[in-house]
Amino acid sequence: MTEPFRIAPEFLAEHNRARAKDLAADYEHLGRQLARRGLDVERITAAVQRFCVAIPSWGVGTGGTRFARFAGPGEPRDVFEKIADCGTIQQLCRATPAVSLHIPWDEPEDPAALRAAAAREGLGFDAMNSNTFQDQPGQRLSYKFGSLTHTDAAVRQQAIEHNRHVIEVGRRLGSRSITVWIADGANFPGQQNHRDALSRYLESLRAIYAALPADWTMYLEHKLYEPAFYATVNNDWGTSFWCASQLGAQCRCLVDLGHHAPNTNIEMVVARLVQFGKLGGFHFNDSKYGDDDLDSGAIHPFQLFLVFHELVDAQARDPSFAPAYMLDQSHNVTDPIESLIGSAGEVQRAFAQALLVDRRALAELQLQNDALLAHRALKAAFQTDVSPILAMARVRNGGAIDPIAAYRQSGYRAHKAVERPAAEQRGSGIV
Ligand SMILES: [Mn+2]
Repeated sequence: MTEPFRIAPEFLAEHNRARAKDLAADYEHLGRQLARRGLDVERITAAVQRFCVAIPSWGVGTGGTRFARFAGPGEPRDVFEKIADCGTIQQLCRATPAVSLHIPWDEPEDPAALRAAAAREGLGFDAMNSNTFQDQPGQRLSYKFGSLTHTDAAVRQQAIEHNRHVIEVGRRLGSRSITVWIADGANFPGQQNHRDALSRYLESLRAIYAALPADWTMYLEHKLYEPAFYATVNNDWGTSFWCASQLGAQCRCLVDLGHHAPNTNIEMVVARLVQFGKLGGFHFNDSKYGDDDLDSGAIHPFQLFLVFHELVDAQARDPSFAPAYMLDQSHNVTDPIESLIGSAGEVQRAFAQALLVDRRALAELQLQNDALLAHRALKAAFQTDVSPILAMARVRNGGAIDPIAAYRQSGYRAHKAVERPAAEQRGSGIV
């Protein structure tokens, strides 16, 4: 068998050489503009160079809707091919050095071999994800009516054991966290006792929490609705916060941007969780109507910026503040690699823009109740085109000045279409 295609370093170097002069000019111009505002472009670029967002393993496959899935050419057929695609994303954008796995979709026969394959791509493992929202072949008990909150203790125990297994797999891969999201809930008023279901949830979480290694974090991911359409057990940030508080210091809340009611002020949810010491991390995506899992920044870039405004503020107050950032998207009409490269860039963009906020001036304007100028202080940061900073950060980290153009010109997807003839795909979903 011939070696799988990889983008050659020489190809990348040539791509950057052809664009270096224009980038230098744009970067210098932006640097002068920022200097007039009292900002050091080099400090911003250095911070962007250190910024990372994890890639979900399921994101490199084409997603789907509840109506259909239209497979793309050269999709990864197993976890090793997913790692290869994640390695290519990291090679080009240099902001995505970790992969988040989903068990059992990515169940490794040999965790050590998988860990070594990831290391060869320059990748580590971010949060592990358990799956008790679907039944697996040969599974003894069904999750049709719930998992960690099921009325039958035997089903709950099976779901607890699965989560413990995921922790064990993650431990062998070098991961340091697990994200628990459950689909449990009700489709009809009267179907479940809301209080008892939440009590069972907490009891099950305690059993998982007890198996956490000392240096691990458990993230609770709330979601308003879907697949349960009347009530979800962990339905909002308040419920998630209460559960995380009950469990202890190693449990924190994860905010998936799509898991809220339309028009929810998500940046305020973020501010509250930060203030209460329980913000654990993010699943970035974007949406128009529900949990649409569109590409980050595609619909509401200002909201993404406002979220990062809170995060940068939190970091300014506490330098040890370091939530886990991950993309969680479903790519139905694009090449998933291009969407993930683009989305990593949009998240970086929001972070870089938030670094431009003149926080001292903003605080003063807030004290003076100058609503208009306070708002304009945020807008000045949001409306700055930081693209040259993002490109410079990428190239200094060894990536591509224009990663999507480089990816297209490399012919990576066409090579994979030949190397990876279509196969039955086991799992590609979105959580
Ligand atoms: Mn999610």
